Amino acid sequence: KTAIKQRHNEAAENQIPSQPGQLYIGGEWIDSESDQMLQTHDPTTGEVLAEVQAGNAADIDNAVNAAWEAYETCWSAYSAADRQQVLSKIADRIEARKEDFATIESLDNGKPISEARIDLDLVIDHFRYFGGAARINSGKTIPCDGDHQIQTLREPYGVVGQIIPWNFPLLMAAWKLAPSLAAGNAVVLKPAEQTPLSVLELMREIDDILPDGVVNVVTGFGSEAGEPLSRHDGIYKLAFTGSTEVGRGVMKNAAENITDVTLELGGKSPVVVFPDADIEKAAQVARIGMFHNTGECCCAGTRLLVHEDVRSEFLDAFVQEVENLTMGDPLLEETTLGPKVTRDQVNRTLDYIKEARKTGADIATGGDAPDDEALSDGCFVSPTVLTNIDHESRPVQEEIFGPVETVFEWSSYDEMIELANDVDYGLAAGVITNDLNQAYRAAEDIEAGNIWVNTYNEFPAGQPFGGYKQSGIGRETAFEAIEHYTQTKTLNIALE
Ligand code: TXE
Repeated sequence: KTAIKQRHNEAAENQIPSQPGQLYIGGEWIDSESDQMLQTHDPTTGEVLAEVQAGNAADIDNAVNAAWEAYETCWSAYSAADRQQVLSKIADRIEARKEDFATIESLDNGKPISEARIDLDLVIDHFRYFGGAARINSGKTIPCDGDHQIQTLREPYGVVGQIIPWNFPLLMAAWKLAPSLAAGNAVVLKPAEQTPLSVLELMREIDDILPDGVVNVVTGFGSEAGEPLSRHDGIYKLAFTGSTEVGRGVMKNAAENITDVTLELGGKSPVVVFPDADIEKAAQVARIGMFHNTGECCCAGTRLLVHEDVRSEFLDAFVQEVENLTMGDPLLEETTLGPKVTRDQVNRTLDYIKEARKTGADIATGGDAPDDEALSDGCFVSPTVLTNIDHESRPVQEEIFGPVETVFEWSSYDEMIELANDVDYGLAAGVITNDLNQAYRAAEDIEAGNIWVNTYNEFPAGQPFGGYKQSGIGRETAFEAIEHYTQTKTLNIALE
């Protein structure tokens, strides 16, 4: 325990400035109008990492005004090539300090450093991708009868609002900032209160690249800073990633001003194992699908649907994979499972496991917090596999968002599809088979926005990501994101 604390204190001293926490509005670092601070904790040690400003509605007002001023006086005059340069420079700066950012992410969120580096590679990739996308964002010429010319222009909204969660703090910021800047918007961004540090460090790093006010960051709680952002009539487009419950409220608020909205919400994604699958590979893919980022992934493959013929063999291989995970200090290279982000999140996960036990589920492995003194100050939950659990029960129907897998068995294809679709969510799914025809058929029949075949949790920048059903509206990343951050203006020109 002492060794972990020492390692974390040293890393925090190196990476987190002693005064990290002001708001970034109009290119200035300022205190909140609220006079309130919030604390962010290291989930591995339980210690306070930093205090940051708890922004409120007045700060959101200031940030929206600063964003409009930047948009009107400067940013809207930037050409697509200028914006590409800005985005490329941002990518270069992040790349040059990749290890610093990965360490901050690991300290603040608890994710293993090896996984934080994957996030950083994706962050860099997204800024580069959208730098290029800025150049190919264009309208259409539409054929019509008579001497008319119809054209569409893709124009930015002006100022957009973005609310992001704590599971991938910098990556979620990149998913939102990169396309909106590429499209020519100015931004007000609210990071999650649990993990504000990497985004603040990003703004310190790129302050000289961005014109003042083009990106404004207001840290704070959801109800005090997020809510006023979602209601603000100066925000012409809102993008939210978080829980379905809060997303529903954000959409209602957006409706008051007829603000366009994209929502990336929860999930309860199935991973289907066909009887012909290579069992070792299937177990690996399923393990990555469920336990990457400690299960704190909206698209986590939380419901494993295994064909009855291979169920027993698969379960043995899968439990072995899970038991081979190395839970521990996320700053260590060998760690593959870190703590959850907060104590609240631990309790929430353990409550779901308790409920599963009560309703008669069997625990194939895990089932509790680890019995390890060295980890006792951290927010750890042992990786858990539940079997014989009722598909209608809450732990199966609701998002646990922790390292908890549930396993089901199927015999007929139709039964499998029924199970796969028997949730309110529809974010992602995995299909594991060597028969591509089978894979296509399942991909067509499963109600989800993202289907991975023989792989899972891949997020290249050019791949649209988003949900069916209650998992959201719209798509993040890829060119679809540029479309969401622009509006169409149609020109009909009568020619002589
Ligand atoms: O999410 P919230 P929480 C799910 C996951 C998790 C559960 C609760 O199941 O266990 O949500 O997590 C801001 N108006 N996901 O409570 O509250 C908040 O400050 C405007 C899935 O952390 O949805 C943060 O910035 N904004 C998810 C962001 O919303 C509000 C990732 C997300 O927080 C607000 C995270 C309000 N009234 C949690 N209230 C995913 N899809 O990846 C809060 N916020």
